[in-house]
Amino acid sequence: MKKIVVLLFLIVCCVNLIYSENGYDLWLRYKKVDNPFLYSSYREKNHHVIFPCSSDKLLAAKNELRNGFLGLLDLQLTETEVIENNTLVVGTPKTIPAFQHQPFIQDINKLNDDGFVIRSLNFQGKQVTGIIAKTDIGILYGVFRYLRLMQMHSSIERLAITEEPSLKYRVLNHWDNLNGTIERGYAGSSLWDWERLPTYKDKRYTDYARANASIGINGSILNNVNASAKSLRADWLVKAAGLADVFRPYGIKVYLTAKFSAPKEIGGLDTADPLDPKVKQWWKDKVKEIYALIPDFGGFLVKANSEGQPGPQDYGRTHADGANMLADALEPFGGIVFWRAFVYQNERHVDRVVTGYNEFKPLDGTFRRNVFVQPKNGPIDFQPREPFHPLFGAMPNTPLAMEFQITQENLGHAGHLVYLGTLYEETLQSDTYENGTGSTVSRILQNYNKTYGMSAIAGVSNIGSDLNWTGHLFGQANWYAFGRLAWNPDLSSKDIAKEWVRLTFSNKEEIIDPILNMMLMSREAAVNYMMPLGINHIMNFDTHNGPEPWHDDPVWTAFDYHKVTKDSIGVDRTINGSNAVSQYRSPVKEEFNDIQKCPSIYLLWFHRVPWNYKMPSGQTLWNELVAHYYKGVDEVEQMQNIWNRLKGKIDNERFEHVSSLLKLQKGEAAWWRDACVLFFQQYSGLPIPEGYSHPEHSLEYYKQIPFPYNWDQTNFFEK
Ligand code: GCW
Repeated sequence: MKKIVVLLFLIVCCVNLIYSENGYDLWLRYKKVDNPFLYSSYREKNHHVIFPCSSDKLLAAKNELRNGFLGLLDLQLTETEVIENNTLVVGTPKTIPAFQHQPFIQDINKLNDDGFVIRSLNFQGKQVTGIIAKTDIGILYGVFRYLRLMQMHSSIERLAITEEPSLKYRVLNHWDNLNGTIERGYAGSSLWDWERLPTYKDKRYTDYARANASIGINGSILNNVNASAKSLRADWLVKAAGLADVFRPYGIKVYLTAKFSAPKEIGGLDTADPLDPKVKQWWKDKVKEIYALIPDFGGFLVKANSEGQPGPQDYGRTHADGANMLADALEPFGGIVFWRAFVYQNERHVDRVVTGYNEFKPLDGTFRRNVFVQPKNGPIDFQPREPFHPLFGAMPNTPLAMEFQITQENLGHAGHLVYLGTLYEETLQSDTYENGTGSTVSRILQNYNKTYGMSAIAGVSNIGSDLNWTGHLFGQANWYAFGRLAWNPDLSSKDIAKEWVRLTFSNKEEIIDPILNMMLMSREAAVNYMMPLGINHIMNFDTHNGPEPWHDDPVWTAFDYHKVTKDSIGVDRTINGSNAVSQYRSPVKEEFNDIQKCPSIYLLWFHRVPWNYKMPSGQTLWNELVAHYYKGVDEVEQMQNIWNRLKGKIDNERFEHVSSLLKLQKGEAAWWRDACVLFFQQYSGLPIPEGYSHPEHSLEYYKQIPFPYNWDQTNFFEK
């Protein structure tokens, strides 16, 4: 009899396997647990539930638990009032007052508001599992964590989990325009259906909120930093309020970008000068109007005096003057300002690497308590690899928010499989030496100085209306990794990738290991076939996809970034050059400054290097550069081989999706390699070393290849 049951179980599991999946369910698939032992032990432990609900957040949590039980365990959530062994007890000291007298209450009180514990405990004489938190949102996070344990086939015996996020504000930045397009978005159009909001609330908004809450994201900045003042008009604010209503039960606050010229554009004033009393009053009134509609509104994100956006400098004022004016308006309501440090002059032949630091460093300590200065991870602009932004480590008296990019603007859009967890980790674990050894970017974000108790991280979203949300299925992993690192910036990118593979594909080692391998090699592969050894910004000037190291016109030139000549390549940013190295603290500064010590991954970022320079490997620079380009393409081929061996082991729909994208990636990687090697060869005059196949076509041929059209270039449309 037992054998027959096991057999039937296995058949059901196989049937499950053949069902195609389109990726919509993300990492919340809740597929039936296909391990008979775990399946029955999970069912036993969850047979009865005590979960009193008195808020929308708790209801959202209970719904999630209900769905999770149904999917994972074929189990109806059954509530009880009488405590028995093997009951799951979920609540706060408020919803389950008996918790107040339990020994674990001390631990709960020590947690921050978003924290929770999951424990196996003896409660009122019974052996139960408790999901306990100080607040309702902590419960929601705890429930997602508990479900994840079962999704990942972990034991739920003897549980002793205590968790709280290390960063307070964990937000997505959507670069969504009001006309439905997304700047640098590659997964369809905006999720926000402005036309039918606020009355019609697409179910997708709830799924978006669930996905974010499941990884701890607690803020959504709805619109593009290249902002439209219209988003602050009364008729648009009610629409934002509609989204806020859907997100609220999931602990997600809505924020908006604030166009600095809004008082002029929609307020009828003749100035937007931040020191003008009329302007200050206009923002105060506007903020009041917003809070009347969205009582838990998060605040503003601002791009000012950068790439043509208006800002306080238009009136001879500083970034601090601008940020503080908005901060003063938001302060009475608990709102905050994210003020971006991505600023540079649109001028040729100026080293833009130094601008952000030069403009912001002198303002350290002059911002209001509710302002974050938000630099990108590196000092240029989301390149495949950059050293960390020198503002991290330079503004001890200002809370800094990190801006990572999740959308793959410069990493092959939604066509290339590039796992960004490794990129994020590389930046977060960089040591700034702000306060001696170990002052990593991560610690600075966590605000070890405790400046105003503020800490934040932002990710430029890769989410759109595509059925699988992110265009490339593996883009989901980057959204997931961002959220997990926002919760704890010291997690390892490898562990996160492993979690994601388990949740997205399978708990079987034969599936986890190969996919993990692909993911972990993918970012380095992209750096190799696009911009190795610290080269950067040689992509197509417009779409930012595809190689264009030859681009050179009056508006934009790639030559400022590679500075290639017959003798050398790279930018001299040492103390004898643009001196960007001096924006870092010792010993980072000396390390970057010294060509012998500079890590080769940043070599051409900081140094001009002769073609015949002997690299630590013993090869010349030219040979090594070529080797990187060829290696990158080989690595994509390896990824293809790994993936092909998974055929039949994962559902066909997702297999074919990834398989055809890998084919596209392979073609584009070879295009990058051949175009770049031939382009640089014109200058080095050196042969492609033996053993490497020669590019099939001439450089002229590669220059004629049209760049894949992409419709995010909406600067021409009304946003
Ligand atoms: O370099 C750029 C991107 C722009 C983007 C800008 C920014 C939103 O190409 O599309 O604008 O960065 O981060 O502000």
